[in-house]
Amino acid sequence: MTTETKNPLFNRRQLLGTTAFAAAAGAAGIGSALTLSGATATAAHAEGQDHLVEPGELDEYYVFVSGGQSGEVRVVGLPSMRELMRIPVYNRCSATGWGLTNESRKVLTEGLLPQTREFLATRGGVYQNGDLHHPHPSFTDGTYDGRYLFANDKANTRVCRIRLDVMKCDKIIELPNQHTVHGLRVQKYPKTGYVFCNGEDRVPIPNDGKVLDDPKQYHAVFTAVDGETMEIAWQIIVDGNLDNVDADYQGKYCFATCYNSEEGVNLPEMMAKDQDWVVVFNLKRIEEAVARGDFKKIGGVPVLDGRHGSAYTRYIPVSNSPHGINTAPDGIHVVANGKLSPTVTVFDVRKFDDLFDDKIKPRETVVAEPQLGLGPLHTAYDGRGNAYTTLFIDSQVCKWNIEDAIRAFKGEKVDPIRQKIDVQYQPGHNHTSMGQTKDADGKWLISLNKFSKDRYLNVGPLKPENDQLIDISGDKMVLVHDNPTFAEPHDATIVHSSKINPVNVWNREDVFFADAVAQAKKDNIDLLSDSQVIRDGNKVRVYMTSAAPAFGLESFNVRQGDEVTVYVTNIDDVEDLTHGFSIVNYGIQMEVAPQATASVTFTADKPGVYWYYCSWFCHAMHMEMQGRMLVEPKAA
Ligand code: CUK
Ligand code: CUA
Repeated sequence: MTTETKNPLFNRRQLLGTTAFAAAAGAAGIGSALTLSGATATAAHAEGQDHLVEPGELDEYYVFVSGGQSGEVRVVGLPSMRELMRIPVYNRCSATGWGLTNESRKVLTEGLLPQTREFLATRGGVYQNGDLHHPHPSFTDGTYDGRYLFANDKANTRVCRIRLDVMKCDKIIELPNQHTVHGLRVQKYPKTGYVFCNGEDRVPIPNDGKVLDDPKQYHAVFTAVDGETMEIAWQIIVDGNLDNVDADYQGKYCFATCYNSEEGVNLPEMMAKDQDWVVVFNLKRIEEAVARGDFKKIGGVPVLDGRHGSAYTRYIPVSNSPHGINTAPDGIHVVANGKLSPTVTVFDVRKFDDLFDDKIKPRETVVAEPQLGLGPLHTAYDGRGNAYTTLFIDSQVCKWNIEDAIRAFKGEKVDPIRQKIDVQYQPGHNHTSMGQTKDADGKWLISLNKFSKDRYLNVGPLKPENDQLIDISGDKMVLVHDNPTFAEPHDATIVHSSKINPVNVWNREDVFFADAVAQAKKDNIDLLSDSQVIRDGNKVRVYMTSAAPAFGLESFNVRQGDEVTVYVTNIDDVEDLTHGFSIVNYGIQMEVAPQATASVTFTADKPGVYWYYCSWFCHAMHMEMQGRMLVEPKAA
């Protein structure tokens, strides 16, 4: 902080101070906008759609909620807001054995770059953490197709894919040349297609220590991953730090908000200018360049130059440090959220053709810029022409009308703001039912609030987040439910249940455990009937079935120092009859769902008697579902 000449940090503190904001709000006339107070909201409760899902009834929607720095994805039912499942991804999971089993470790390691694999060799081979912000399902023709869900890892620069048929992560890749992935969205048309990944931090490329404190040589990279193969399609270097991203409904463009156009390395430097920008990527031009070889191969992938003056990008100035960017279901409008500015900027994607042909100036793609309130972060849509923007600092959601905002921008006297509702407190993302697709149905909105403060029983200094359910089906937004969540939902997608069709029982042909099946075949083992120990030098493969309430082996013997792999196959063909396999005092645990094979490899370095037991309650005799691993000491 020694480089400061003036002190923009101080100015920003002032800006973030309540007094300054109250004054700004007053000046903007925001204070007079329609606001439901807490008391009114409670009184209005009865007006809302019925969000109670009676015992035995099913929810209408799946919500895929990011677990933030917990590294997982959560599946929630809406409107009940009941948590249905957790899908471990970048975290380790004691219940499922994610991070322990061979099947999960393959997913966690096979997409790592060679240098990372080397780095992790003395650290257990896998990263222990991740920061998952943006879970987005795959599209076909502008709406969800139920195949996959993709999500970023801001902490360790990875992208994952979750199979929605089994709700398991099947691929994780690390992005080369990039330092963090923040914003992530997918191609909506004709299908996914590309997974767009924003590189946030700027670093030297390659980042090998030759360049250190010379920010002029740092770069941010935008990556397009092929969602089918989970390989890098291309990367493109940009100016500024990339924040959030979204795509159009035509398959021609995607666009990212950028902060730090100053390319500074500390807060005062990053805040110095009044304007940053939205960068628009021309997918066709980029694809043509990749096809004709107009790129550099860096880190094994094609890297294009998309900095100012490039044919592949256009930079549209917006106010300083925009955050979320959201395409409306009308397929035309895109909203960039001002964050430090009380405005959002509305673009018309139809103007991007002319922008790239240099027929119009960047700002001529802007069709509205309504002032909504303080700290606009993210915008959702109801499919009826209205937008819902979270106001982080005001702790409100602002409902406004897109067409009215466009008319006001043209100079007509019209107020686009329809209503503001208080949320508790400090909302980040918000989401509407099917609102990120062309099938937005305008029934529900959830506001993912960063602070819950006094809304729940006190659980100590660390408080839950607060996800609130708001009925948007009528003219007025009505708050109907509070739902506490653990660290930390950033983003979510609300998918109609008709779009997702998970299986009840694994298919024996599934590739998820194909390695185990292949090894069993080599060992002449039928996983569905054989329980047997195969010794192969100091490698021991223990095959056993599990059928309630017994494992196929009552005991097995190994020698101290053996590398042991246990393969457990759940031969029960019954819905919801999951077994587990845990070895006491050996740190081993895995989930074995119906018709699955799960495997785990460890060194039997402690001699003695170790009971293994079934860890998922499966039967009246579940406690008795156990056996012994007998580890013969080396000397014997
Ligand atoms: S970000 Cu967290 S509130 Cu990572 Cu989408 Cu905006
Ligand atoms: Cu098998 Cu519990």
